[in-house]
Amino acid sequence: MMNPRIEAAFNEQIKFEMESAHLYYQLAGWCAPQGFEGMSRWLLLQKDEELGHAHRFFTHIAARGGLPKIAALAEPKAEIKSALELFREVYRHELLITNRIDVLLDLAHKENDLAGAEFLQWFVREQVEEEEQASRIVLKLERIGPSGAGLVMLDAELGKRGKAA
Ligand code: OFO
Repeated sequence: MMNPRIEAAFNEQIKFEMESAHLYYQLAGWCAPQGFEGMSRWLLLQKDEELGHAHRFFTHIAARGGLPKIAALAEPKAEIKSALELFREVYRHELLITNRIDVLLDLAHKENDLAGAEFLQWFVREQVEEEEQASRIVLKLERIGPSGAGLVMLDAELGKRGKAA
């Protein structure tokens, strides 16, 4: 039997994770016509990861006898002016998600939901990685500035994501 407050909060997190996927899908759509195929690939893989995160919550809720719920999603931001603005948006979004995970963990402890707290540990670690990845890309883009050659090189680097070395 799942604690109803935890069930509701975890269901809300399914929506947050799917909104992450929605946002990254949209941002990938901005990259491709700009010639940033590598960034587009990076974002599409991130979109798939986010759907995986949503599914983790889905299976956890269902395994505990709860009802996973799929909510309507907010329309993601599509008006972007630069790759730097785009990855700042990604980083800002990941900070929001980290905050959400912290709130969920706090709730699990308050509700004495040990299974829920244990389940969330994976996300605590994952968010360290998510923030690191996004912040490093922002840092590189800030260093590169508007240089065309630097952007082409970074785009190529990001396009290697998910490919064997
Ligand atoms: Fe689900 O980690 Fe990004 O948002």
